[in-house]
Amino acid sequence: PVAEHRLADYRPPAFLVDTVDLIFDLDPKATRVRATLALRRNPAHGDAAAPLVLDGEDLTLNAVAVDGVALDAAAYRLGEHGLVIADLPDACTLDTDVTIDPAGNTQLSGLYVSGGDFFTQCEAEGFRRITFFPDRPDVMARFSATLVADEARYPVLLSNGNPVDRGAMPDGQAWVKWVDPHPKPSYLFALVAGMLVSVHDEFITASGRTVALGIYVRQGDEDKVDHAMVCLKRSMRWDEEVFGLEYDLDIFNIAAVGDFNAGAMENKGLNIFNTALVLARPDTATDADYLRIDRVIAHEYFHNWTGDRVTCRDWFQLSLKEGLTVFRDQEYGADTTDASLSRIEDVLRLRGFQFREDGGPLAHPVRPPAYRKIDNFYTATVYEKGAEVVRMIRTIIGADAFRRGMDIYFATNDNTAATIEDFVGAMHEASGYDFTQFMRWYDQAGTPAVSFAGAYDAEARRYTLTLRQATAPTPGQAEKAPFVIPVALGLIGPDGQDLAGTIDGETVAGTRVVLLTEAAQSFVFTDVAAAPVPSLFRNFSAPIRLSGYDRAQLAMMAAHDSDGFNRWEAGHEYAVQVLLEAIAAHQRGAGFTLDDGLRDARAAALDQAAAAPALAARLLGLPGASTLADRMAVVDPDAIHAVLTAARRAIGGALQARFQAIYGQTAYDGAFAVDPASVGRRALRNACLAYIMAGDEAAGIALAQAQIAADTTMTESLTALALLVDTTSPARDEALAAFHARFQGDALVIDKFFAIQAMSSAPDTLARIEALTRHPDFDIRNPNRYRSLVLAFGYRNALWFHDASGAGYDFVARMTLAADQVNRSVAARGMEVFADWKRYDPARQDKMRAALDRIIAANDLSPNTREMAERVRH
Ligand code: DPP
Ligand code: ZN
Repeated sequence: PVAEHRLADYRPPAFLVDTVDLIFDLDPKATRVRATLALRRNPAHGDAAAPLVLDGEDLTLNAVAVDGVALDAAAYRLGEHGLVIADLPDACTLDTDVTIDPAGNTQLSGLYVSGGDFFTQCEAEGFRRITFFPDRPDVMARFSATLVADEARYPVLLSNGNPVDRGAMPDGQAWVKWVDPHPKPSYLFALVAGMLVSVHDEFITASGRTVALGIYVRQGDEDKVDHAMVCLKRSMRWDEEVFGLEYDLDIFNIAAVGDFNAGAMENKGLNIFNTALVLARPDTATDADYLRIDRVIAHEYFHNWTGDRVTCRDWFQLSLKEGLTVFRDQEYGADTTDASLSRIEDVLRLRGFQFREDGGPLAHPVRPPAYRKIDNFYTATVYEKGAEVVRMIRTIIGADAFRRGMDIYFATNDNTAATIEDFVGAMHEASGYDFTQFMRWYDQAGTPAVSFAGAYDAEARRYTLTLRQATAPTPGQAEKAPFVIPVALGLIGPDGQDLAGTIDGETVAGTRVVLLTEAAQSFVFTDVAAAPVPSLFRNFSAPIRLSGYDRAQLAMMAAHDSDGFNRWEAGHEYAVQVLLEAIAAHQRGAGFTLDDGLRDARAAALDQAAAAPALAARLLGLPGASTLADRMAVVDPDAIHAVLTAARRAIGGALQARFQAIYGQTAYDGAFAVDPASVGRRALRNACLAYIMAGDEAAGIALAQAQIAADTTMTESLTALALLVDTTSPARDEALAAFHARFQGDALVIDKFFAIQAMSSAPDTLARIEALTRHPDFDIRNPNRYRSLVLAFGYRNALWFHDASGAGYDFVARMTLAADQVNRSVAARGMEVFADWKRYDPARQDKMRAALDRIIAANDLSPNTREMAERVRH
């Protein structure tokens, strides 16, 4: 069994590393790594005789020396987890010489080969797979790296910091030495070597320094990086303007790699990105891809300060950098696109992943108290809920104090490995606010349920709002204490306008913030002219579940709320309620009747199509299957699918002529831009096409085929293809074959080819995904391809994943076991799709439990997948 790490056991390292100098002799099968560490005992550790413990994994040790004297085997202990050397002086130099096998590194952690080139991924614990090192984030050292390689095959040699020297050797080898002047933890080390092409630009910082920007990709991809470069420069400017943070090196490089476990990595001065989050051309990437690339480029760039300059003391503090950096990329998205729409997308993501996580066996606090494999805690809770916690701090203390708090945070913690207390302490210093109770957001798991009741006294012109909070138990936490919940609210009058009201001596007509700190609490507003509808949690001011509105109130708010988020939210909640009722009716055997309000809201959205296409597209949509599942006591995937299909068909039928008209008006005009208006127009056109198809399949198929034939943008082609793939018409296979032929060799588009089939609702989907595992383009070693088939199916095909036969569960279980032999971190992720197994009917529960038991019973299961499977099974 793998030992559990506990936050409570934290102890400073026994030795610190001042400098580390690395020499890599790069060879795919046998790379030699020589490391020289300047070591110093750390008085904070407390035991002046403690041995030096260096982490190491899959390393072949050739030699080790202290202060230039080789150690014989009796002087050290080489174990499964690394190297232990006792009796060291208080300061010394350690030399190690190891050999590693990058080509055999299918885990894609440490140094590995992708497409014949070398890349690294060191977060969280990959550096120990490169050399022996105290591989923990509170050991911050100055790094140099000398890369030696065959010059013809590896003309590009990159690492962190600046290149300071280079040379050629007689045998066709060349070398470059990189020095990073900033101390950093080992997880931020990076190396790239290969036959890459690059695109360059520059950025002049606010103080006038020139930064050389480079994006490195494989030959043939250089025409797909313009967008990433624009995003990078926009991010650099935004961080200067909004947070006063300037880039701190002369070079900023990004390298793209096709085999990557995650999305991207913020290595100091050398970000490494999954190709899926860099490469974009209108004919190969969708608008969603463009927006995602923008946010991730920004996210990784923002880590330069929130992550690199100030890093985490230990991995329990992961949200210190991730929650804060997601908050920063969300703010960037809101500032540079449409603030309300951006917030809606972020909240949908939070609810879709984090609320689901928080409500099941994988629930854990934003700061988990224990873990077996930290790779399993790069979660929606640490990232997305962590961002909401930072947002609540800002809402409570106000934007000015928050910005001062950020300045204090950097001034106090620069070049150190910090804790969440350091961050919250800076916010306290800036505002004077006492965060003692607030800290529960970091240490208690679970999503609070908030309900409300209002009472209006016309004579006294007084409105009393009573709010209640309760949080259900989560694994290991039976009792929950009340959270501090900032409630941004307005009072809406009978005419739909915000009403003034006075509380705590302050009269406000628009949005104000009150703090719910007790289990139940009343807020009394005086001088209120009429009975209001309270518009609560404007702009989603806290990550809670709110209940209590009736349909009349929701319809009123959807039409009038002054808060853009809550206008959408009210219409969304209305649709959820109507559809849940239709699901209950379906389960009783009743037929589907289209609710007038549901239809009228879609008609009203079409009225806004010309003025606000992006918003109209968003308002046309229906709540997704997972949103409805989330609200059912016992999830019934067949009924959900039946009702969503019937609703789309009924709306498509009722408004067919209008959808056709707007579809005709939103045709591609030959220009391509990713501004909100253009993206909105394409989204609107695609939404119309989907409703046309739902209401009149023959008309829809003809338009979808024409849309593909027009070959305008991937946004239009892919939606049309996905709609065809949901049918059994002969047009489906024709279109798939043509799409495959057109994009053969473009790995990211072929990923889409797999994903849309994995997400299909067509009746033969299970047989077709089995066949896709034997497709010549399927490669279980490539994480993007694996995710686009197996995880797209498990996460985004509720209908067939939950097929009553259990075949969907069996498919994911088999694929997980196969993937676990190759890449444990990617395989472990797949367990999340089983997390809500107890929310289904007994027959499905039995089948999901059996699938989990099969995985757990595998003898050679990795510790990563075992931890996840056992937590889910619990
Ligand atoms: N630290 C990375 C990130 O930006 C994780 N791979 O989220
Ligand atoms: Zn991050």
